[in-house]
Amino acid sequence: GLEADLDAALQERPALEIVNDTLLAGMKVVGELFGSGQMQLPFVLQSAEVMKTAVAYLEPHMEKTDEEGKGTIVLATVRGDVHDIGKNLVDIILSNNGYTVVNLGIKQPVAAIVEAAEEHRADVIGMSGLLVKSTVIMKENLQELNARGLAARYPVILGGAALTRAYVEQDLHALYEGEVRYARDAFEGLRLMDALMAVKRGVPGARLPELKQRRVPRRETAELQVTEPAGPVRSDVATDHPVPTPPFLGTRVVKGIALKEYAAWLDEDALFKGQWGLKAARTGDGPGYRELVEAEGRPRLRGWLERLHTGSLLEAAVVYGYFPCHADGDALVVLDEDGGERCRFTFPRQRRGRRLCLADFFRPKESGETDVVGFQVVTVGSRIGQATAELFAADAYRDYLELHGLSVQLAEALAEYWHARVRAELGFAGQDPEAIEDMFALKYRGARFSLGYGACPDLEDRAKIAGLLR
Ligand code: B1M
Repeated sequence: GLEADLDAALQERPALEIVNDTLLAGMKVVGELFGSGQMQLPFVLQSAEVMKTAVAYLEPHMEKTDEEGKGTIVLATVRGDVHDIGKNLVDIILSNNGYTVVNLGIKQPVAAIVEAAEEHRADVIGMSGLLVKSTVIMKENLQELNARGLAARYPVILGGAALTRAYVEQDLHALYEGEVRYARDAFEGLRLMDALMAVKRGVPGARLPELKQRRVPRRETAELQVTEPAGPVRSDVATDHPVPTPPFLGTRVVKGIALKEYAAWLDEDALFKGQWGLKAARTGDGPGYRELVEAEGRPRLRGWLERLHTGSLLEAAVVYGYFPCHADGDALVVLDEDGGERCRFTFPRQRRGRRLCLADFFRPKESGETDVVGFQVVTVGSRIGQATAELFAADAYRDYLELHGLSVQLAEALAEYWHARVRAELGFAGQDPEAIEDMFALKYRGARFSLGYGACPDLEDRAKIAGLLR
Protein backbone atom coordinates (compact mmCIF):
# COMPACT_ATOMS: atom_id res chain seq x y z
CA GLY A 1 0.00 0.00 0.00
CA LEU A 2 2.98 2.28 0.44
CA GLU A 3 3.96 2.10 -3.21
CA ALA A 4 1.45 4.69 -4.41
CA ASP A 5 2.52 7.08 -1.65
CA LEU A 6 6.12 6.46 -2.50
CA ASP A 7 5.54 7.15 -6.20
CA ALA A 8 3.81 10.39 -5.32
CA ALA A 9 6.55 11.39 -2.93
CA LEU A 10 9.25 10.63 -5.47
CA GLN A 11 7.77 13.30 -7.74
CA GLU A 12 8.57 15.88 -5.11
CA ARG A 13 11.56 14.80 -3.07
CA PRO A 14 14.93 13.37 -3.82
CA ALA A 15 14.75 9.59 -3.58
CA LEU A 16 17.76 9.36 -1.29
CA GLU A 17 16.15 11.59 1.27
CA ILE A 18 13.11 9.33 1.26
CA VAL A 19 15.24 6.24 1.75
CA ASN A 20 16.98 7.98 4.63
CA ASP A 21 13.68 8.94 6.26
CA THR A 22 12.38 5.41 5.75
CA LEU A 23 15.40 4.03 7.59
CA LEU A 24 14.76 6.45 10.46
CA ALA A 25 11.09 5.45 10.55
CA GLY A 26 12.15 1.79 10.52
CA MET A 27 14.40 2.34 13.51
CA LYS A 28 11.49 3.98 15.36
CA VAL A 29 9.41 0.86 14.73
CA VAL A 30 12.26 -1.22 16.10
CA GLY A 31 12.20 1.04 19.16
CA GLU A 32 8.49 0.46 19.67
CA LEU A 33 8.87 -3.30 19.27
CA PHE A 34 11.71 -3.28 21.80
CA GLY A 35 9.69 -1.15 24.23
CA SER A 36 6.70 -3.48 24.03
CA GLY A 37 8.83 -6.58 24.58
CA GLN A 38 8.30 -7.96 21.06
CA MET A 39 11.89 -7.51 19.95
CA GLN A 40 15.04 -8.50 21.76
CA LEU A 41 18.21 -6.56 22.36
CA PRO A 42 20.51 -8.52 19.98
CA PHE A 43 18.12 -7.90 17.09
CA VAL A 44 17.72 -4.22 17.95
CA LEU A 45 21.48 -3.96 17.73
CA GLN A 46 21.54 -5.83 14.42
CA SER A 47 18.91 -3.45 13.03
CA ALA A 48 21.02 -0.53 14.20
CA GLU A 49 24.04 -2.01 12.41
CA VAL A 50 22.10 -2.34 9.16
CA MET A 51 20.82 1.17 9.50
CA LYS A 52 24.22 2.66 10.26
CA THR A 53 25.75 0.91 7.23
CA ALA A 54 22.92 2.04 4.96
CA VAL A 55 23.02 5.64 6.15
CA ALA A 56 26.79 5.78 5.77
CA TYR A 57 26.32 4.59 2.19
CA LEU A 58 23.68 7.19 1.43
CA GLU A 59 25.33 10.14 3.13
CA PRO A 60 27.91 11.10 0.47
CA HIS A 61 25.11 11.21 -2.13
CA MET A 62 22.80 13.43 -0.15
CA GLU A 63 22.74 17.19 -0.24
CA LYS A 64 23.43 18.76 3.13
CA THR A 65 20.29 20.71 3.84
CA ASP A 66 20.71 21.38 7.53
CA GLU A 67 23.95 23.26 8.14
CA GLU A 68 23.71 23.33 11.92
CA GLY A 69 23.20 19.56 12.18
CA LYS A 70 20.44 17.81 14.04
CA GLY A 71 21.82 18.45 17.51
CA THR A 72 24.69 17.50 19.82
CA ILE A 73 24.61 15.59 23.09
CA VAL A 74 27.48 15.02 25.50
CA LEU A 75 26.98 11.60 27.03
CA ALA A 76 28.77 10.19 30.07
CA THR A 77 28.53 7.61 32.83
CA VAL A 78 28.92 9.60 36.04
CA ARG A 79 31.82 9.66 38.49
CA GLY A 80 32.58 6.36 40.22
CA ASP A 81 30.37 4.23 37.95
CA VAL A 82 31.71 1.79 35.35
CA HIS A 83 28.45 0.66 33.71
CA ASP A 84 28.46 1.71 30.08
CA ILE A 85 26.38 -0.73 28.04
CA GLY A 86 23.16 1.28 28.48
CA LYS A 87 24.92 4.55 27.72
CA ASN A 88 26.51 3.04 24.61
CA LEU A 89 23.11 1.84 23.47
CA VAL A 90 21.87 5.42 23.79
CA ASP A 91 24.89 6.52 21.72
CA ILE A 92 24.05 3.96 19.01
CA ILE A 93 20.39 4.93 18.79
CA LEU A 94 20.99 8.70 18.85
CA SER A 95 23.87 8.70 16.37
CA ASN A 96 21.92 6.41 14.06
CA ASN A 97 19.19 8.98 14.11
CA GLY A 98 21.48 11.75 12.98
CA TYR A 99 22.54 13.31 16.28
CA THR A 100 26.15 14.11 17.07
CA VAL A 101 27.09 12.15 20.18
CA VAL A 102 30.18 13.01 22.20
CA ASN A 103 30.55 9.84 24.28
CA LEU A 104 32.97 10.55 27.14
CA GLY A 105 32.97 7.03 28.57
CA ILE A 106 32.74 5.94 32.19
CA LYS A 107 33.59 7.45 35.60
CA GLN A 108 33.31 11.02 34.33
CA PRO A 109 33.58 13.87 36.86
CA VAL A 110 31.20 16.77 36.33
CA ALA A 111 34.09 19.05 35.35
CA ALA A 112 34.90 16.83 32.36
CA ILE A 113 31.23 16.75 31.31
CA VAL A 114 30.95 20.54 31.46
CA GLU A 115 34.24 21.01 29.63
CA ALA A 116 33.12 18.71 26.78
CA ALA A 117 29.71 20.40 26.61
CA GLU A 118 31.36 23.81 26.23
CA GLU A 119 33.97 22.57 23.75
CA HIS A 120 31.43 20.83 21.49
CA ARG A 121 28.75 23.47 22.01
CA ALA A 122 26.38 20.74 23.11
CA ASP A 123 22.63 21.20 23.04
CA VAL A 124 21.97 18.59 25.71
CA ILE A 125 23.88 16.78 28.47
CA GLY A 126 23.10 13.08 29.00
CA MET A 127 24.16 11.29 32.17
CA SER A 128 23.95 7.59 32.81
CA GLY A 129 24.62 5.56 35.96
CA LEU A 130 23.46 2.25 37.39
CA LEU A 131 24.68 2.35 40.97
CA VAL A 132 22.37 3.67 43.65
CA LYS A 133 25.23 5.99 44.57
CA SER A 134 25.15 7.42 41.04
CA THR A 135 21.69 8.84 41.66
CA VAL A 136 23.29 11.02 44.36
CA ILE A 137 26.18 11.96 42.07
CA MET A 138 23.67 13.02 39.39
CA LYS A 139 21.96 15.27 41.93
CA GLU A 140 25.33 16.81 42.86
CA ASN A 141 26.13 17.31 39.17
CA LEU A 142 22.87 19.19 38.61
CA GLN A 143 23.65 21.37 41.64
CA GLU A 144 27.07 22.05 40.15
CA LEU A 145 25.49 23.09 36.83
CA ASN A 146 23.20 25.42 38.81
CA ALA A 147 26.18 26.86 40.69
CA ARG A 148 28.08 27.49 37.47
CA GLY A 149 25.05 29.28 35.98
CA LEU A 150 24.80 26.68 33.19
CA ALA A 151 21.38 25.19 33.95
CA ALA A 152 19.45 27.34 31.50
CA ARG A 153 21.93 26.44 28.77
CA TYR A 154 21.95 22.68 29.18
CA PRO A 155 18.83 20.56 29.40
CA VAL A 156 19.76 17.21 30.95
CA ILE A 157 18.57 13.67 30.19
CA LEU A 158 19.19 11.11 32.94
CA GLY A 159 19.02 7.33 32.56
CA GLY A 160 20.04 4.15 34.34
CA ALA A 161 18.40 1.35 36.27
CA ALA A 162 18.80 2.85 39.78
CA LEU A 163 16.79 5.98 38.91
CA THR A 164 13.03 6.32 39.13
CA ARG A 165 10.89 8.62 37.05
CA ALA A 166 9.51 10.33 40.15
CA TYR A 167 12.99 10.98 41.58
CA VAL A 168 14.10 12.66 38.36
CA GLU A 169 10.92 14.39 37.27
CA GLN A 170 9.91 15.64 40.71
CA ASP A 171 12.82 15.76 43.15
CA LEU A 172 15.61 16.58 40.71
CA HIS A 173 13.37 18.72 38.51
CA ALA A 174 12.53 20.83 41.57
CA LEU A 175 16.17 21.55 42.30
CA TYR A 176 17.55 21.96 38.77
CA GLU A 177 17.19 25.44 37.36
CA GLY A 178 16.95 24.08 33.79
CA GLU A 179 15.12 21.14 32.21
CA VAL A 180 15.84 17.63 33.41
CA ARG A 181 14.04 14.51 32.20
CA TYR A 182 14.15 10.77 32.76
CA ALA A 183 14.62 8.25 29.95
CA ARG A 184 13.60 4.68 30.73
CA ASP A 185 15.43 3.36 27.70
CA ALA A 186 17.45 4.51 24.70
CA PHE A 187 14.34 5.08 22.60
CA GLU A 188 12.78 7.36 25.20
CA GLY A 189 16.14 9.15 25.17
CA LEU A 190 15.67 9.63 21.43
CA ARG A 191 12.13 10.97 21.81
CA LEU A 192 13.36 13.41 24.46
CA MET A 193 16.24 14.54 22.30
CA ASP A 194 13.81 15.14 19.40
CA ALA A 195 11.52 17.15 21.68
CA LEU A 196 14.34 19.16 23.28
CA MET A 197 15.77 20.07 19.89
CA ALA A 198 12.36 21.00 18.48
CA VAL A 199 11.71 23.29 21.46
CA LYS A 200 15.18 24.83 21.16
CA ARG A 201 14.68 25.51 17.44
CA GLY A 202 11.25 26.97 18.01
CA VAL A 203 9.34 24.40 15.93
CA PRO A 204 5.67 25.42 16.14
CA GLY A 205 3.72 23.27 18.60
CA ALA A 206 6.87 21.63 19.97
CA ARG A 207 6.86 20.90 23.69
CA LEU A 208 8.37 18.52 26.18
CA PRO A 209 6.38 15.58 27.53
CA GLU A 210 4.42 16.30 30.71
CA LEU A 211 6.25 15.67 33.97
CA LYS A 212 4.96 12.56 35.69
CA GLN A 213 3.60 13.05 39.22
CA ARG A 214 4.10 10.51 41.99
CA ARG A 215 0.91 8.54 42.47
CA VAL A 216 1.67 7.77 46.12
CA PRO A 217 3.04 10.72 48.09
CA ARG A 218 6.55 10.22 49.38
CA ARG A 219 6.59 8.99 52.96
CA GLU A 220 8.49 10.95 55.54
CA THR A 221 11.75 9.30 56.55
CA ALA A 222 10.65 9.14 60.17
CA GLU A 223 7.87 6.73 59.21
CA LEU A 224 10.34 4.37 57.61
CA GLN A 225 12.57 4.13 60.62
CA VAL A 226 12.63 0.80 62.39
CA THR A 227 13.08 0.85 66.14
CA GLU A 228 16.42 -0.76 66.84
CA PRO A 229 16.97 -2.75 70.03
CA ALA A 230 19.16 -0.92 72.54
CA GLY A 231 22.76 -2.07 73.11
CA PRO A 232 25.02 -4.23 70.93
CA VAL A 233 23.40 -6.99 68.84
CA ARG A 234 24.79 -10.10 67.30
CA SER A 235 22.90 -12.70 65.26
CA ASP A 236 22.60 -16.38 66.13
CA VAL A 237 25.46 -17.47 63.78
CA ALA A 238 27.44 -20.24 65.52
CA THR A 239 30.85 -19.42 66.96
CA ASP A 240 32.04 -22.90 67.83
CA HIS A 241 32.75 -24.69 64.52
CA PRO A 242 36.48 -25.26 63.93
CA VAL A 243 38.49 -22.46 62.31
CA PRO A 244 39.96 -23.78 59.02
CA THR A 245 43.71 -23.85 58.53
CA PRO A 246 44.92 -22.00 55.42
CA PRO A 247 47.84 -23.41 53.41
CA PHE A 248 49.70 -20.10 53.80
CA LEU A 249 49.22 -16.58 55.14
CA GLY A 250 49.84 -13.59 52.85
CA THR A 251 49.37 -13.34 49.08
CA ARG A 252 50.02 -15.39 45.92
CA VAL A 253 49.84 -14.47 42.24
CA VAL A 254 48.66 -17.10 39.74
CA LYS A 255 48.98 -16.46 36.01
CA GLY A 256 48.32 -18.35 32.77
CA ILE A 257 45.13 -20.10 33.86
CA ALA A 258 43.73 -21.91 30.80
CA LEU A 259 40.13 -21.29 29.72
CA LYS A 260 39.32 -24.99 29.94
CA GLU A 261 40.02 -24.86 33.69
CA TYR A 262 37.27 -22.33 34.43
CA ALA A 263 34.96 -22.53 31.36
CA ALA A 264 32.77 -25.10 33.15
CA TRP A 265 31.94 -22.39 35.71
CA LEU A 266 30.34 -20.15 33.10
CA ASP A 267 26.76 -19.37 34.16
CA GLU A 268 24.99 -19.72 30.79
CA ASP A 269 21.68 -18.29 31.96
CA ALA A 270 23.37 -15.19 33.35
CA LEU A 271 25.13 -14.83 30.00
CA PHE A 272 22.20 -15.46 27.67
CA LYS A 273 19.48 -13.74 29.69
CA GLY A 274 21.37 -11.12 31.63
CA GLN A 275 24.10 -10.09 29.21
CA TRP A 276 22.94 -11.03 25.72
CA GLY A 277 19.30 -10.13 26.32
CA LEU A 278 17.76 -13.38 25.04
CA LYS A 279 14.15 -13.55 26.24
CA ALA A 280 11.01 -15.27 25.11
CA ALA A 281 8.79 -12.86 23.16
CA ARG A 282 6.13 -11.32 25.42
CA THR A 283 3.46 -11.54 22.73
CA GLY A 284 2.80 -13.52 19.56
CA ASP A 285 4.13 -16.96 18.76
CA GLY A 286 7.84 -16.10 18.73
CA PRO A 287 10.46 -18.60 19.96
CA GLY A 288 10.67 -19.50 23.63
CA TYR A 289 13.81 -18.92 25.72
CA ARG A 290 15.09 -22.51 25.40
CA GLU A 291 14.64 -22.42 21.61
CA LEU A 292 16.58 -19.16 21.46
CA VAL A 293 19.36 -20.67 23.55
CA GLU A 294 19.67 -23.58 21.09
CA ALA A 295 19.30 -21.50 17.93
CA GLU A 296 21.20 -18.35 18.92
CA GLY A 297 22.89 -18.64 22.31
CA ARG A 298 24.89 -21.87 22.24
CA PRO A 299 26.10 -21.72 18.60
CA ARG A 300 27.27 -18.13 19.05
CA LEU A 301 28.90 -18.94 22.39
CA ARG A 302 30.84 -21.81 20.77
CA GLY A 303 31.96 -19.44 18.01
CA TRP A 304 33.14 -16.83 20.50
CA LEU A 305 35.05 -19.31 22.68
CA GLU A 306 36.81 -20.55 19.54
CA ARG A 307 37.72 -16.98 18.55
CA LEU A 308 38.98 -16.19 22.06
CA HIS A 309 41.18 -19.26 21.93
CA THR A 310 42.62 -18.77 18.43
CA GLY A 311 43.08 -15.02 18.97
CA SER A 312 44.75 -15.57 22.41
CA LEU A 313 42.43 -12.92 23.81
CA LEU A 314 42.27 -14.24 27.36
CA GLU A 315 44.96 -13.66 29.97
CA ALA A 316 43.34 -15.04 33.12
CA ALA A 317 45.13 -14.27 36.38
CA VAL A 318 44.37 -14.26 40.08
CA VAL A 319 45.82 -12.59 43.17
CA TYR A 320 44.57 -14.11 46.38
CA GLY A 321 45.53 -14.56 49.97
CA TYR A 322 44.60 -15.59 53.50
CA PHE A 323 44.76 -13.26 56.49
CA PRO A 324 44.33 -13.62 60.25
CA CYS A 325 41.27 -11.77 61.53
CA HIS A 326 38.55 -11.47 64.14
CA ALA A 327 35.19 -9.74 64.43
CA ASP A 328 34.71 -6.60 66.51
CA GLY A 329 30.97 -5.83 66.67
CA ASP A 330 29.87 -5.14 63.10
CA ALA A 331 33.45 -4.96 61.83
CA LEU A 332 35.79 -7.57 60.40
CA VAL A 333 39.27 -6.70 61.60
CA VAL A 334 42.22 -7.95 59.54
CA LEU A 335 45.26 -8.53 61.73
CA ASP A 336 48.97 -8.42 61.11
CA GLU A 337 51.37 -11.18 62.18
CA ASP A 338 51.68 -9.75 65.70
CA GLY A 339 47.93 -9.62 66.20
CA GLY A 340 47.73 -5.83 65.70
CA GLU A 341 44.99 -4.28 63.60
CA ARG A 342 45.86 -3.92 59.92
CA CYS A 343 42.54 -2.65 58.61
CA ARG A 344 38.82 -3.04 59.26
CA PHE A 345 35.70 -3.50 57.16
CA THR A 346 32.46 -2.33 58.79
CA PHE A 347 29.34 -4.01 57.44
CA PRO A 348 25.65 -3.16 57.82
CA ARG A 349 23.45 -5.36 60.02
CA GLN A 350 20.00 -6.53 58.91
CA ARG A 351 17.38 -4.41 60.65
CA ARG A 352 14.95 -7.25 61.23
CA GLY A 353 14.74 -11.05 61.02
CA ARG A 354 17.97 -12.83 62.00
CA ARG A 355 19.77 -9.48 62.04
CA LEU A 356 22.78 -10.92 60.25
CA CYS A 357 25.98 -9.01 59.59
CA LEU A 358 28.98 -10.38 57.68
CA ALA A 359 31.17 -9.83 60.74
CA ASP A 360 29.13 -12.50 62.62
CA PHE A 361 30.69 -15.21 60.43
CA PHE A 362 34.09 -14.66 62.04
CA ARG A 363 35.21 -15.43 65.60
CA PRO A 364 34.48 -12.47 67.86
CA LYS A 365 37.44 -10.65 69.40
CA GLU A 366 36.15 -11.56 72.89
CA SER A 367 36.68 -15.27 72.14
CA GLY A 368 40.44 -14.67 72.18
CA GLU A 369 40.74 -16.87 69.06
CA THR A 370 42.04 -15.83 65.66
CA ASP A 371 39.98 -16.61 62.55
CA VAL A 372 40.97 -16.56 58.87
CA VAL A 373 39.59 -14.61 55.90
CA GLY A 374 40.36 -15.04 52.19
CA PHE A 375 40.42 -12.27 49.61
CA GLN A 376 40.74 -12.58 45.85
CA VAL A 377 40.93 -10.38 42.78
CA VAL A 378 40.59 -11.95 39.34
CA THR A 379 40.98 -10.71 35.78
CA VAL A 380 40.56 -12.12 32.28
CA GLY A 381 43.06 -9.50 31.12
CA SER A 382 42.80 -6.37 29.04
CA ARG A 383 43.07 -7.81 25.50
CA ILE A 384 39.45 -8.87 25.48
CA GLY A 385 38.49 -5.35 26.57
CA GLN A 386 40.46 -3.88 23.68
CA ALA A 387 38.80 -6.29 21.25
CA THR A 388 35.39 -5.22 22.61
CA ALA A 389 36.20 -1.53 22.15
CA GLU A 390 37.29 -2.22 18.55
CA LEU A 391 33.94 -3.88 17.80
CA PHE A 392 32.07 -0.87 19.16
CA ALA A 393 34.20 1.51 17.09
CA ALA A 394 33.50 -0.61 13.98
CA ASP A 395 29.71 -0.35 14.60
CA ALA A 396 29.49 -4.12 15.07
CA TYR A 397 26.95 -3.64 17.84
CA ARG A 398 25.68 -7.14 18.36
CA ASP A 399 29.19 -8.58 18.44
CA TYR A 400 30.17 -5.81 20.86
CA LEU A 401 27.33 -6.65 23.25
CA GLU A 402 28.07 -10.36 23.08
CA LEU A 403 31.82 -10.16 23.55
CA HIS A 404 31.43 -7.64 26.32
CA GLY A 405 28.87 -9.78 28.15
CA LEU A 406 30.98 -12.87 27.68
CA SER A 407 34.08 -11.15 29.10
CA VAL A 408 32.08 -10.13 32.19
CA GLN A 409 30.73 -13.66 32.71
CA LEU A 410 34.13 -15.27 32.11
CA ALA A 411 35.59 -13.05 34.84
CA GLU A 412 32.71 -14.19 37.05
CA ALA A 413 33.41 -17.84 36.10
CA LEU A 414 37.07 -17.40 37.01
CA ALA A 415 36.06 -15.95 40.38
CA GLU A 416 33.78 -18.97 41.02
CA TYR A 417 36.50 -21.38 39.96
CA TRP A 418 39.03 -19.77 42.26
CA HIS A 419 36.61 -19.66 45.14
CA ALA A 420 36.14 -23.44 44.76
CA ARG A 421 39.91 -23.73 44.88
CA VAL A 422 39.95 -21.71 48.13
CA ARG A 423 37.37 -24.09 49.62
CA ALA A 424 39.61 -26.99 48.63
CA GLU A 425 42.66 -25.35 50.22
CA LEU A 426 40.71 -24.75 53.42
CA GLY A 427 39.72 -28.41 53.47
CA PHE A 428 35.95 -28.38 52.94
CA ALA A 429 35.50 -28.65 49.15
CA GLY A 430 34.20 -32.16 49.85
CA GLN A 431 30.97 -30.53 51.01
CA ASP A 432 30.37 -28.91 47.59
CA PRO A 433 27.20 -30.05 45.79
CA GLU A 434 27.44 -32.07 42.56
CA ALA A 435 25.31 -29.99 40.18
CA ILE A 436 26.67 -26.74 38.79
CA GLU A 437 23.19 -25.13 39.22
CA ASP A 438 23.45 -25.82 42.98
CA MET A 439 26.82 -24.10 42.93
CA PHE A 440 25.28 -21.01 41.31
CA ALA A 441 22.53 -21.22 43.95
CA LEU A 442 25.35 -20.99 46.57
CA LYS A 443 24.60 -24.35 48.18
CA TYR A 444 28.18 -24.84 49.31
CA ARG A 445 29.99 -24.14 52.57
CA GLY A 446 31.44 -20.66 52.57
CA ALA A 447 30.42 -17.56 50.65
CA ARG A 448 31.99 -15.17 48.18
CA PHE A 449 30.95 -11.56 48.51
CA SER A 450 31.65 -8.69 46.19
CA LEU A 451 31.66 -5.12 47.43
CA GLY A 452 28.85 -2.87 46.27
CA TYR A 453 25.95 -5.19 47.11
CA GLY A 454 23.60 -5.07 50.09
CA ALA A 455 25.68 -6.98 52.63
CA CYS A 456 28.84 -4.95 51.95
CA PRO A 457 27.87 -1.82 50.02
CA ASP A 458 30.93 0.34 50.58
CA LEU A 459 32.81 0.51 47.27
CA GLU A 460 35.69 2.45 48.89
CA ASP A 461 36.56 -0.75 50.80
CA ARG A 462 37.98 -2.14 47.55
CA ALA A 463 41.05 0.02 48.14
CA LYS A 464 41.69 -1.91 51.37
CA ILE A 465 41.53 -5.24 49.52
CA ALA A 466 43.85 -3.93 46.82
CA GLY A 467 46.22 -2.86 49.62
CA LEU A 468 46.09 -6.25 51.36
CA LEU A 469 46.67 -8.15 48.11
CA ARG A 470 49.34 -5.69 47.00
CO1 B1M B 1 27.12 -4.04 37.94
N1 B1M B 1 25.73 -3.61 39.22
N2 B1M B 1 28.48 -3.67 39.22
N3 B1M B 1 28.36 -4.59 36.58
N4 B1M B 1 25.64 -4.61 36.95
C1 B1M B 1 24.36 -3.58 38.75
C2 B1M B 1 23.96 -2.19 38.31
C3 B1M B 1 23.57 -4.05 40.05
C4 B1M B 1 22.13 -3.52 40.12
C5 B1M B 1 23.60 -5.58 40.13
C6 B1M B 1 22.85 -6.15 41.32
O1 B1M B 1 22.84 -5.71 42.41
N5 B1M B 1 22.16 -7.21 41.08
C7 B1M B 1 24.49 -3.51 41.20
C8 B1M B 1 24.20 -2.11 41.73
C9 B1M B 1 23.66 -2.15 43.12
C10 B1M B 1 23.56 -0.82 43.74
O2 B1M B 1 24.07 0.18 43.37
N6 B1M B 1 22.84 -0.84 44.83
C11 B1M B 1 25.86 -3.58 40.54
C12 B1M B 1 27.10 -3.61 41.25
C13 B1M B 1 27.00 -3.66 42.73
C14 B1M B 1 28.33 -3.59 40.60
C15 B1M B 1 29.72 -3.58 41.24
C16 B1M B 1 29.88 -2.71 42.46
C17 B1M B 1 30.06 -5.06 41.48
C18 B1M B 1 31.43 -5.29 42.04
O3 B1M B 1 32.40 -5.08 41.40
N7 B1M B 1 31.45 -5.71 43.24
C19 B1M B 1 30.57 -3.04 40.08
C20 B1M B 1 30.49 -1.52 39.97
C21 B1M B 1 31.75 -0.83 40.05
C22 B1M B 1 31.55 0.62 39.75
O4 B1M B 1 30.68 1.03 39.01
N8 B1M B 1 32.39 1.43 40.34
C23 B1M B 1 29.82 -3.59 38.93
C24 B1M B 1 30.42 -3.99 37.77
C25 B1M B 1 29.74 -4.52 36.70
C26 B1M B 1 30.41 -5.15 35.50
C27 B1M B 1 31.74 -4.49 35.13
C28 B1M B 1 30.67 -6.59 35.82
C29 B1M B 1 29.25 -5.03 34.43
C30 B1M B 1 29.25 -3.71 33.68
C31 B1M B 1 29.99 -3.71 32.39
C32 B1M B 1 29.84 -2.45 31.64
O5 B1M B 1 28.84 -1.78 31.63
N9 B1M B 1 30.90 -2.12 30.95
C33 B1M B 1 28.03 -5.02 35.33
C34 B1M B 1 26.72 -5.33 34.90
C35 B1M B 1 26.62 -5.90 33.49
C36 B1M B 1 25.58 -5.14 35.72
C37 B1M B 1 24.12 -5.54 35.44
C38 B1M B 1 24.06 -7.04 35.67
C39 B1M B 1 23.57 -5.20 34.07
C40 B1M B 1 23.79 -3.78 33.61
C41 B1M B 1 23.58 -3.66 32.11
O6 B1M B 1 24.51 -3.57 31.34
N10 B1M B 1 22.31 -3.71 31.69
C42 B1M B 1 23.35 -4.71 36.55
C43 B1M B 1 22.11 -5.36 37.05
C44 B1M B 1 20.92 -5.01 36.19
O7 B1M B 1 20.73 -3.86 35.83
N11 B1M B 1 20.18 -6.01 35.88
C45 B1M B 1 24.43 -4.39 37.52
C46 B1M B 1 21.92 -3.66 30.27
C47 B1M B 1 21.77 -2.19 29.82
C48 B1M B 1 21.31 -2.16 28.37
O8 B1M B 1 20.77 -1.60 30.63
O9 B1M B 1 22.40 0.07 31.62
O10 B1M B 1 20.04 -0.15 32.54
P1 B1M B 1 20.98 -0.23 31.40
O11 B1M B 1 20.50 0.84 30.31
C49 B1M B 1 19.15 0.94 29.90
C50 B1M B 1 18.35 2.00 30.65
O12 B1M B 1 18.70 2.13 32.00
C51 B1M B 1 18.53 3.25 29.84
O13 B1M B 1 18.66 2.75 28.50
C52 B1M B 1 19.17 1.41 28.49
C53 B1M B 1 18.25 0.52 27.66
O14 B1M B 1 17.84 1.06 26.47
N12 B1M B 1 19.65 4.14 30.08
C54 B1M B 1 19.60 5.41 29.59
C55 B1M B 1 20.82 3.97 30.69
N13 B1M B 1 21.54 5.08 30.65
C56 B1M B 1 20.82 5.99 29.97
C57 B1M B 1 21.10 7.32 29.65
C58 B1M B 1 20.14 8.01 28.93
C59 B1M B 1 18.95 7.43 28.55
C60 B1M B 1 18.66 6.12 28.87
O15 B1M B 1 20.31 9.29 28.56
C61 B1M B 1 21.42 9.99 28.98
